[in-house]
Amino acid sequence: MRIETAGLRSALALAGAALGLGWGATAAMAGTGYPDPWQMGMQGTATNIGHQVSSFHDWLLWLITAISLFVLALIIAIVVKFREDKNPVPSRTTHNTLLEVAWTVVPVLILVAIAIPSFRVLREQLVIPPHDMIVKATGYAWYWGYEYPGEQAGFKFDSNMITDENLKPGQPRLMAVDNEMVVPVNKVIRLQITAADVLHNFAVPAIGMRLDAVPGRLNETWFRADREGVFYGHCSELCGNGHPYMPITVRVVSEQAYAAWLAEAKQKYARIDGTAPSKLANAQ
Ligand SMILES: [Cu+2]
Repeated sequence: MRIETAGLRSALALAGAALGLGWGATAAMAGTGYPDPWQMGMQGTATNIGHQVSSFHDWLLWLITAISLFVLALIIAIVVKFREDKNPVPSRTTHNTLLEVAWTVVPVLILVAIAIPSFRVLREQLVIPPHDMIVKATGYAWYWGYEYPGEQAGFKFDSNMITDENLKPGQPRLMAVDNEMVVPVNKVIRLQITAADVLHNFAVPAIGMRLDAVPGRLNETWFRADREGVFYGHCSELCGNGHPYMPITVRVVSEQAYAAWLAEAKQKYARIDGTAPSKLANAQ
């Protein structure tokens, strides 16, 4: 039995090292806003909900690692201890009340331990605090459209992926878009998500956000970015042959930069209400 214990210990050490490596790599790459080659673990996050999703993921990883190692240890113990040449006459034991209660109650407790943080994050995502502004994202086959309602804005625009031949240096392939969703840092953004044709899904990992875009239904969530940056996401519902080509780019900027962008966007983009006070709309 000594050899098995040593083997188990080194397997545990190896798993621990692998997890440590994953965490180290995640910390080092925090904030890129998109997946990196050889990345382990979650992307660096930019919102409180994102941090919670990330730590929930890490907690689950430890939990499933412990469960897997426990089951592996049981299997090894059974294979070694109850092998045929050691047990020529098999045991006829069929029931053990204590064991049966234990293997029912322990998994229930594990599920409760998973459910509590899970529902906490879900509640946080769906109970929207008083918001500073609204952005509505509509999924189309195959691009995203954004609306900035309200007196301060009142415009809408489409956001299409930049094709390979038009990519500028530094723009990630299949992720950069022509018109980005721009929001100010440290503001509560109420995000409304819907679709115009088929099911889509608005998902930005760094923001800890993933919500279905359903035709005829308005889904809502929110986020408050705690730092500036460019964060990429993708449609995450298989929606058709253009599915991999409808990325999401969220650019979080300072309040001043946002005001400048807003002034420019009001001139550049079409009005939601159909009136045409902007220069571009007049020119068309
Ligand atoms: Cu889609």
